[in-house]
Amino acid sequence: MDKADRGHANETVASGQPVAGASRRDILIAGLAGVAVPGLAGLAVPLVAPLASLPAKAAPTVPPAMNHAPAGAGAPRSAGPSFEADLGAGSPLRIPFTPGERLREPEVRRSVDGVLATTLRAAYGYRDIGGYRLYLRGYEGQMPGPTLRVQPGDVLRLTLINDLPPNREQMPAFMNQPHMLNLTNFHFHGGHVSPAGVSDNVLRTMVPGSRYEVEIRIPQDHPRGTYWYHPHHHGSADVQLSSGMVGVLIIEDGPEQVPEVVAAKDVTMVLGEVVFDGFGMVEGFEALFSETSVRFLSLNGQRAPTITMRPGEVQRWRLVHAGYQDDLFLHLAGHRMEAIARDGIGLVLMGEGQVCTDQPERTDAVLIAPGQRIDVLVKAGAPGSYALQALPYNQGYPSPFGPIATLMVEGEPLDMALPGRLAPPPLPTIRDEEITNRRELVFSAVVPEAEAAAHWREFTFLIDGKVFDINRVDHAITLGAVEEWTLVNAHFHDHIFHIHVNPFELIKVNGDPIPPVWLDTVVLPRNGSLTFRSRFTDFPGRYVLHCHMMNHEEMGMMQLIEVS
Ligand SMILES: [Cu+2]
Repeated sequence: MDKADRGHANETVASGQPVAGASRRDILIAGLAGVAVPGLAGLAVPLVAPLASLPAKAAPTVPPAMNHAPAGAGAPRSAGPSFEADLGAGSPLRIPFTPGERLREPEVRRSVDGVLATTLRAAYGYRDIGGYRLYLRGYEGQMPGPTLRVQPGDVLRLTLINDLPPNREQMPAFMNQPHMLNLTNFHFHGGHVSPAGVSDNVLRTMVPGSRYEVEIRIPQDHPRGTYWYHPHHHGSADVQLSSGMVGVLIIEDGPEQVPEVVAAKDVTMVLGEVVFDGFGMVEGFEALFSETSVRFLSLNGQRAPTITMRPGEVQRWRLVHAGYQDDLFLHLAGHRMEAIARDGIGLVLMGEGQVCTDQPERTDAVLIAPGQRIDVLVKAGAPGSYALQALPYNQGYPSPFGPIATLMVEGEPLDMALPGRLAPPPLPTIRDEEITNRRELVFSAVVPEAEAAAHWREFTFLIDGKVFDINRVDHAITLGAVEEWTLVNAHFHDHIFHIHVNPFELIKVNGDPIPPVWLDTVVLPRNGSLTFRSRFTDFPGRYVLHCHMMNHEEMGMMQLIEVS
């Protein structure tokens, strides 16, 4: 099934009709035989698939030994001791699903008296989403994990408990492939904080069966906005992130915020790409690569939920793309989504800073890449039902598209306004005379001849012609340096540049000057370039830059920086 077909499958799913080359019975039988179903990854999912509705004639083909449901609290609850209910023992576990449930926001944990002390327990758990019961790694049994809300100047004091099972495999000879999937650590994405010691140190290793302290001091002058957290251990980060080990970290607004934004309801919205193998799990690149594996999109761990607003109401949606690999070109029918901040940093003008390599003329859609955050204001129109969806988009290959949520506008009208101006930008622009050094980085890939059919081991993702080596410092930078970097993409796919600790001020796209915009994650156009400036102030230590398409990062598209 190619990308286009997959997108159409999503649309067909929305009407409740199974699309597919294999019948539900085929899937059922294959699942019961205890094998991964070839091609299952491409199958569309009927939105409502109650087990009780399975065709009774499938029953005689079941081996007697399979005539029981798996034990354990997470096993599917059957209506009674009926044989038909037991048929749910096939994997992935199919459960009833009706779209349109109310959007849930992640649990919020707030700092008290300058400290947010909390626990994040990493463990496997069953997650029900979009007609499947999956078995995935997660934080605190939630997907996404709890939202952490802090103030500038606060201390984030986490106890990270790694309750994942022991790693049973040997270390591979080649490190730039998924390995040791239950090692973890903690990364505060976008945090201008120390990368050293027990702070935002992605070079730490947290082994299963142990607990670790993480203490991150957030500077008093940190930009207030939308950030997020996820694991970053090389070898396991991709599998863990794509399983849903993600959460939002909000540095709350200050007195400079404009009244129209203060008045708007603040809604956290975590975009995800739900992927899994024939067992309802994510255990390697067989589930994550190639990009054709994306099955459906999610919002706050829900498939096709409903967002409610009153006519005329203004809401602030904190969009976080916590998916592992693909861009999303968001469109809300009948409404505009006006960007007021990108990557946690307030914009000067609403809507500015969008870098689109495809359909740049479209102003009614918001491009968000994995790792990016965009705060948008939405003013609800007339009562009715409006689709929030990802539109078809070309990032060098087709991005996933399909339904994400439904906006229901209903109830008594509210008279709320969009702001005429935004809060003053938190970071001063970098002037020419500040620059102390310049660098050029080249992103490239080695791809096999028959790319679409190739095995993931046939691809190599490189920066400056090399894959990541944790023992090699690629950029030695003097503390206090102010540098201008040009990133060149020699590949015919877009990549997504992210650097830890210090945000950057993007000033050129493909050599053309743009109104400067501060970001920490940006689309690097295929066969193109970006130029940005950054201040390497405050924090010495070792940390990384990488492609935030997590498959690429895991395969070596990452470099080590040392600031001293
Ligand atoms: Cu990449």
